[in-house]
Amino acid sequence: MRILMAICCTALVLSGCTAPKERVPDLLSRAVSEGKICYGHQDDPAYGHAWCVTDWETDPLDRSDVKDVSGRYPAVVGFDLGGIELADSCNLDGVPFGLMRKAALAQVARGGVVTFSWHPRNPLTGGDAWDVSSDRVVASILPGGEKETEFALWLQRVGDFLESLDGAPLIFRPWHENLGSWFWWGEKLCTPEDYKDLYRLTNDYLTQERGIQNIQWCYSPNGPVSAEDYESRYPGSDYVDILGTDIYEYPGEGETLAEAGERFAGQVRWMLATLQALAADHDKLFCLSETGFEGLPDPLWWTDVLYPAIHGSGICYVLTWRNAHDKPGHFYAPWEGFENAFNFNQFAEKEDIILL
Ligand code: BMA
Repeated sequence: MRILMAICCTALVLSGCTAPKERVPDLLSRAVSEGKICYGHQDDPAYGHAWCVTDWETDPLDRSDVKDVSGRYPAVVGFDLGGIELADSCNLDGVPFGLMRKAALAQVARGGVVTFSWHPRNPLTGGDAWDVSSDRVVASILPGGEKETEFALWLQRVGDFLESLDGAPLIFRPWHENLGSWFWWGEKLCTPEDYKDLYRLTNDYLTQERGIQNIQWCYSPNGPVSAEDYESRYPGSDYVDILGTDIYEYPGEGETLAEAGERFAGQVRWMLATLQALAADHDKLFCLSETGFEGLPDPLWWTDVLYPAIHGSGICYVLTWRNAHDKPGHFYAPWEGFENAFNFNQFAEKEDIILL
């Protein structure tokens, strides 16, 4: 048996396949089979609208804006690795990587799911992820590029962190929102081939060279986009396990909240239907990897906008972005005392929405 397993694992590595399906976090597989959707929140245990963990080593990390409001934890917690590439001790939003590790393990221990995005610095200019002043950055870190060696070290540091999670099943979602041009790996900043090479190189390094097999790889361009656009930079089915998309609601010029909500819900429904067809073709899970309406100005957003947009869609999870503790209007989930909390609870109590 052990020999058979060793042969299978070797075959997997040699064939370039990513993690086998058994590695899908239990909760996600269960959600999909029952037609349910896990609710997720970015940075949930690290800070909230008006609080921030200060001493993560002694703090039990049991506070959560979502739990303060609903009595339950989000089923999915998202974290961002931006800064790990420079060996910083905290990420770009001030979250210590030690806290992230401890909170991620606690989330998995309670049966939940963790997902990691990555907003790395710009390796060519020294700027941040949003520095789009050069369209040579991706080319510069690919094999033969002048920043190849430096980027290899960046990936090594990502690998060191992910490896320190003791084999816990996790989702990694690098190089996201790549069909916009606001990150240095965006559409106008690199060719489709260079983008795919970057995604594949990242995956090959972590799964094959480092042997990290507990990662579900999520590809998550910004949406809505056509199936053709979505696939134009798709790295390939051997490199991706979950098809994602990031779509936010923004109030349009002269639009009422109801109109903006309807437009956004329509975009989400349309994009998720597109993903459902692609996911069926590629035999993948799919999700709404990031969403939200900054500051939640719509009092009925959860039940009248988000829920009708995702109900019955087939996604395994939906994740709303962070509740910044240091930027008062920058929040995407309710917090204790916020008027929209009641509506969030109505959403959280739906039969097909999972919290923990
Ligand atoms: C953005 C904002 C920024 C943050 C970045 C990475 O959407 O929330 O404030 O630095 O995500 O988390």
